[in-house]
Amino acid sequence: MTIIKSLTLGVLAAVTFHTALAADHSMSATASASTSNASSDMTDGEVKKIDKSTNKITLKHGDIKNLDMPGMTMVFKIKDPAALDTLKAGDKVKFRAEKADGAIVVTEIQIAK
Ligand SMILES: [Cu+2]
Repeated sequence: MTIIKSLTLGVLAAVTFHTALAADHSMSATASASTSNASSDMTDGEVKKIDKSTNKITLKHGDIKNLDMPGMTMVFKIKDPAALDTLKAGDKVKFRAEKADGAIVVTEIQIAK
């Protein structure tokens, strides 16, 4: 009787432990899934004009899914003005844009390879 009882407890403990592991695993899976979603949010574009005095960049861009915006050429603010030093008109880029304070801001931009 005592043996059966401790066995049962052992099984319960194992199940609980396993469930905790599974929960942990699904959390990390969710985290990595959202990371890959983020990178697929990058929009293709082409630099048309850079204005370092106002920290603005004109991009001809494809559909921006997170903003529900179709492709067009438009002016963006840029979050990190230092990025403008690495870019020039004609560069093909991948970028992320977000709405902030009523304006659309490029939060991330890189030259497309
Ligand atoms: Cu646009």
